[in-house]
Amino acid sequence: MATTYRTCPRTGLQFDLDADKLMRWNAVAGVLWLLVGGITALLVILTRWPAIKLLPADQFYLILTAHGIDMLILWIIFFEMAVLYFASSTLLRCRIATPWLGWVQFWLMVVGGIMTNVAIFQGGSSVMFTSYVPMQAAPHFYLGIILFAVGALIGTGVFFGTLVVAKREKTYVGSIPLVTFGAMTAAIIAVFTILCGAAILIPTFAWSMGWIKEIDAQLYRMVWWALGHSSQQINVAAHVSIWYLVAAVAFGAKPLSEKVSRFAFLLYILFLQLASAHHLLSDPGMSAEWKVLNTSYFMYFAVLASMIHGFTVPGAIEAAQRKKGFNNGLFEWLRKAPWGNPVFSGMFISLVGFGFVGGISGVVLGTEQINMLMHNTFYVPGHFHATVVVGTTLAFMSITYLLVPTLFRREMLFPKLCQIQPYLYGLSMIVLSLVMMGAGTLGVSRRHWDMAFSGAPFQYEWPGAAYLMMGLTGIFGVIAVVGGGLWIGLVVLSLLFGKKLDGGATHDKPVPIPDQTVAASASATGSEEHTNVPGTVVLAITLLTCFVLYYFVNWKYLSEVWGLS
Ligand code: HEM
Ligand SMILES: [Cu+2]
Repeated sequence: MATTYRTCPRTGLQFDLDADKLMRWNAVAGVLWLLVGGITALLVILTRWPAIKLLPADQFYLILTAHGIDMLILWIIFFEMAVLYFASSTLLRCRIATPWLGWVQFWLMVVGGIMTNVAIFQGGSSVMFTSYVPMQAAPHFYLGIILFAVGALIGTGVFFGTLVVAKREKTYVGSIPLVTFGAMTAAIIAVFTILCGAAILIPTFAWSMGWIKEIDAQLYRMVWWALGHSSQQINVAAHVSIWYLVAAVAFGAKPLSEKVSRFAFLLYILFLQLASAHHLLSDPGMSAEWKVLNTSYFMYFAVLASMIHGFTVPGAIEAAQRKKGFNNGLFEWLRKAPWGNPVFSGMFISLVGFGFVGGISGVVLGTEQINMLMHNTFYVPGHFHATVVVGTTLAFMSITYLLVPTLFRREMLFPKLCQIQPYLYGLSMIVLSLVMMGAGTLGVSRRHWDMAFSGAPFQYEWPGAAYLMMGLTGIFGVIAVVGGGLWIGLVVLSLLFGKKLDGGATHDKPVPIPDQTVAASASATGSEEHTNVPGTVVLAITLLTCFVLYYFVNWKYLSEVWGLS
């Protein structure tokens, strides 16, 4: 079968037309699920806002289950499929392997996603996205997730197949670009994740069908988190790859040391499971030694990986900017960055928010002893909205501003609103995460419909600050919904009504990548020649200082909770 490649005249990126179509459909499916996730987010936030308390308890749990699944699984993984195809086929200028299997991936994920949502909205499956047993959902809740996961597994297969084709047909020289390498680590972790998912969800499905009598609750939690935690590492590997991609296309930046960056991606794979112990910190089945060893020692290898990327991405940008002459003082390179370009601003807010808010709170939450202060409180969703929303979701949003013109061949409408959107969404989400964490530190629980426990036989007096934090959660949550809705609106309207752009010349073979283009920067390999990056060093020291202070505050707080004298 003949393959047709199109070379985008604006970026030089080459798209195999089969891959082009698969990427577009997967990305659009992701956006539609984000819409459902966003509507449910609004309902969740309006219920947790004590002054409003919109939904009754049963509807709240139904909606919260839908929110978790539609956001963390459906939106993110559909978009990741597009990222995988882009990082393999487009960046390597290679035809996509077995496009028909790509469509099997797509339709399995569509059918699975709809099936699980039907189960949730029918009402008998409000088990939260963790679906801990012995809570039981309807069989099609599990079956939908299983079909979706099989689809995703096939998608990773197509990705690996494409890497093999590219190597065999020599569509690139030397080693694969860093962005493709990062996507490859994400795909390797995905295979592992999905197999662990199968190991737990298939028996659970059988249990909901009545074929198996019982599933052990502790075993379920352990194996489920082999899926649940690993899938977050897929997201991290994917969004970090996008940070590198944006640094390359917006600045022509190369990593400070490509070897170190690749090594950091490998750390995600190597220390994946050890870090996942942080989800079992208050479970009875494991010893304290095991918990402390995993979360107070091994966990740091995975943290180290993110810290390396968090240093080398801005470092690469600083080095590239300094080479262009932005050498004044510590931060001219950053002041003169293209803050009006949503591709860059979104990516940079994603990086800083992920590092400062998600990273620091993650280490604090993940430490056995101080975890006891905020275990299962509102702090937990506060932490992970800084990682999966500010980190992953915002990175995906920012790269879309590049993909709409090049992949969908449409000009973005309302450029001024596009400029504002990453700030509106990213900053409100950062504040939302912080106030959620504040409420959690004061003890407000997560997944609780009514913090006032009205009608309960006992009363609990919250400090006024807890209500204040939850009120702020409501306000900033609504602003964040507006920011997210704005992105969906901008993207959908631009796809429908944006000015059509020239798709570029087509060829039946890949053509050499034109110099000085986005494509050339995105698939370049190698490191930046040695440049000092003092500004980035100052940023890194600031991060460490914030971390140490906050860590100390939490230990101090712990010591006051448990008086020893
Ligand atoms: C404007 C956007 C959003 C708002 C206002 C929002 C708000 C919330 C709130 C308040 C909770 C906690 C509910 C509770 O524990 O009582 C929550 C849970 C959650 N959110 Fe979001 N969220 C948003 C976007 C997202 C996105 C983009 C993702 C994923 C990519 C996400 C993933 C989750 C997950 C996985 C849960 C946990 C559900 C559970 O406990 O089972 N959210 N969200
Ligand atoms: Cu985890």
